[in-house]
Amino acid sequence: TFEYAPAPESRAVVDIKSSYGLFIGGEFTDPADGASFKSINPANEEVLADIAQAGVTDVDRAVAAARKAFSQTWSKMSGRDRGKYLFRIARIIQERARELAVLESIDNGKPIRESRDVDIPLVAAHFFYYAGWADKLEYAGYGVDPRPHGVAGQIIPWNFPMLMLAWKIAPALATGNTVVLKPAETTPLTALLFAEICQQADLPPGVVNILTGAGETGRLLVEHPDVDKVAFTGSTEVGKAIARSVAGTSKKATLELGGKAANIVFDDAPLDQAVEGIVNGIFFNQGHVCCAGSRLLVQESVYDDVLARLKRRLATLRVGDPLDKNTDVGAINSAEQLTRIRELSEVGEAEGAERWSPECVLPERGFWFAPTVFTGVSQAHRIAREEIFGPVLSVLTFRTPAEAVEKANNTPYGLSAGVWTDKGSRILWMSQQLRAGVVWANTFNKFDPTSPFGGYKESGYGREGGRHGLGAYLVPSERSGR
Ligand code: TXE
Repeated sequence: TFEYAPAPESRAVVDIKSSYGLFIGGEFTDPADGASFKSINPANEEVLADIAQAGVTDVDRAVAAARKAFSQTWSKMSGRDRGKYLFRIARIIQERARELAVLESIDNGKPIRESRDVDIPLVAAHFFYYAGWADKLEYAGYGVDPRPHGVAGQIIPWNFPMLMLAWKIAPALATGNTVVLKPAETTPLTALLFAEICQQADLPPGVVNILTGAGETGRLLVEHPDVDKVAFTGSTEVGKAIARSVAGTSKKATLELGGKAANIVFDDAPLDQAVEGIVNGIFFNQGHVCCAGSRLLVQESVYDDVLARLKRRLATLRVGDPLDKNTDVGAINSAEQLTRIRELSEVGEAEGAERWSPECVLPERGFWFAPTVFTGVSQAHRIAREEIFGPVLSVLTFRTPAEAVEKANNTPYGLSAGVWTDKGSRILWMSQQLRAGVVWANTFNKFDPTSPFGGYKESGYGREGGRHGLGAYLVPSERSGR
């Protein structure tokens, strides 16, 4: 493991340019109409850089570059050679891990301990994992000769900017697709550093193209007639719009959308461990996590005990400077997201739930929200139904396992769930009953490149990660029988 220095020195290891262009055909270029927007440091509201805003001409150019690279280079290359590029990228990510982690924390607001120990190591792990698949696709379960779709248009959110990029780009490239990726408008910087990494790895021009811009750029990419495959992670609302848009075309789409996961604590659970899991479940990454354990379901008999332990633990959380390695909870990613969190929390109070936060002094500048717990929450409350996507926990209770299942499943979403119990048989039973793509047992928010991830219901469709994640980017061969 590396030792990371606190704020001032860490800041010095990254070189943030004053302005960035678009990455098309292996080069940085200016947008056709010269439009740009600002990337803001959410911890202090300072402008980090001027970012190019891709318009219709730029989307055309990027898709054309990806098409050319697909037909002339990438789809003709052997899996082994594609794998070599991916291994090379993975190694460069490891070499530049410190720079990537610091840049991610500056742009996103997440604690450096998380970007250093979770995000960036997982990014490298995904590239290593899918590099290994590139020459073994006949064993992936999609026939003896599965083929890539072609050009993939990929749109990612701001909560795990580099990790979402890895989830999208690594399997797409391993399977022989080329990519046009649009990072979220509030967190473009690590994707632009990744563009440099592609240059450093001598990746053939056009295999990866990065278009920065707001939702309109994403819409243009989704609607582009020469895009074969769309992969989206973001809000359910935009996900539905994308599903409607591709419905009348031959494009394939995978959607990873919102969640309202239940973290379920039974009375026989190891309670200290469960409390750590509750805290990790909702306060990790400021709760900007689609699979966050935002609904705590506690068995009534241990409710007082769990609440008392939880409040004691939350009083020790350190909220503040994302670049301080002692920080547990960083900044909210944007002013818009802060407004959403504030508004829904006010609704929670207005609907009669009881609001509690530990004492903490929030920095004056920047976007901040104290860790918050709502008790006395009923299933009808909006804070029990809607994704808040912030450090806000809604606590509900249950008496029997059947009631826990009913409450956990009583949501339009179905991305993840957590079960805390000492009984193995109950874990198995619960995991069969819960309508969630991931069920964690006596842990939460654990990720691994070998495991598939994705939702039921309004949490989207398709799976990313593991062997299953290859399927999103492959056309099964006719001999597959699947
Ligand atoms: O999401 P958007 P926002 C949820 C979370 C959050 C809410 C809103 O509840 O509070 O969504 O966040 C691009 N066509 N999640 O507004 O707009 C956009 O530029 C194509 C959960 O940030 O969905 C960005 O790159 N693309 C989620 C990406 O979509 C469009 C993570 C996500 O932004 C587009 C993020 C369009 N019409 C938010 N409009 C998760 N599943 O983890 C926007 N985009």
